[in-house]
Amino acid sequence: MRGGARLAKKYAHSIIAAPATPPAFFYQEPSVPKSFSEIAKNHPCFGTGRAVSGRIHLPVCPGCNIACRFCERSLNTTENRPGVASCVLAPQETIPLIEEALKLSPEIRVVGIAGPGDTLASDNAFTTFRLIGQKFPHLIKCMSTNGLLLSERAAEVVAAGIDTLTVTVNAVNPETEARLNDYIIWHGMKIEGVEGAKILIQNQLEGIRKIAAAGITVKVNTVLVPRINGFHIEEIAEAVAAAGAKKYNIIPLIPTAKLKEEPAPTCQEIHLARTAASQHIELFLHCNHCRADAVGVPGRTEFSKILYAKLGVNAGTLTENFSHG
Ligand code: CLF
Ligand code: SF4
Repeated sequence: MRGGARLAKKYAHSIIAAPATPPAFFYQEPSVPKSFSEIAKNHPCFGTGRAVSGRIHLPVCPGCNIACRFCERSLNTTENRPGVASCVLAPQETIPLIEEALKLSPEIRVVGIAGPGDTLASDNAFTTFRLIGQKFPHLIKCMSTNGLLLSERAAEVVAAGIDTLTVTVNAVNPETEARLNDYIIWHGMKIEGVEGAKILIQNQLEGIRKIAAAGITVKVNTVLVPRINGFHIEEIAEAVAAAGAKKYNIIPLIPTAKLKEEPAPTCQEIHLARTAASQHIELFLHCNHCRADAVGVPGRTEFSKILYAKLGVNAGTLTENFSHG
């Protein structure tokens, strides 16, 4: 069994992060984050038009530390949505994958880590980004997190040389957040409902402030669940813009898991939410609900299956549920 598949099997039912892979290098000077203009030009999720450049997502983060009610993590090759990957890789396994991906899709400008678990719940994302900084310094390093640990790990995000950070903020009001998230696991404690939501929101906003102050471009994603946070989008946009976020992306709910009975937003509801948010922050409008192992130009090309077949991972057999960030 390959390393990735072994990890997948071992942590398939765990909400706690897998142990970190020990860093295989010594101290490295942090790089200066790439400028907003360079990012707007080369990053498929930070520009204004449809994507022309590509990204490769690296599924190196196997566990999550919160419990979103709409989340159904899975390892499979068939679904196209966040929280899904075909396997979990060890940081060292990503280097040959990127080399191969760049041959298949030379438009790739961004290496993103977005799960399938939370990127701050282990050290795997940091280890991977440092390796990428050494091997592929021209690529934009993009990380996505639920933000629970962002405030306390902000200095590590900066030290890992990350250029763009996305934080998923689904509410800035704890009562609303508690309807979207059952609990958090924080410093070994399970904290449910509104109390957990308060801690999550505080850490997200504090973390965004620290990361933006360090010169890293921050985007916020919000999963739009019309009957729960539809009325609240403008407040979220205003709060995250005040904290320093530069872009805002409204992701329509895919009704799954405990929110499978909630209706997905209509075009009208998405339009109203975008109009409200756009009074406070620039919007990203071309999100593709990417998988945690997506490869190519979002909405145009997808090389994930070819790439993983080359790796020899029998991804179709890995169907256990999984945590992701
Ligand atoms: Fe990936 Fe996300 Fe970085 Fe983009 S995706 S980690 S910011 S490189 Fe982009 Fe995909 Fe939407 Fe994410 S289209 S799901 S917003
Ligand atoms: Fe929420 Fe993402 Fe964790 Fe799922 S994996 S519970 S969507 S933060």
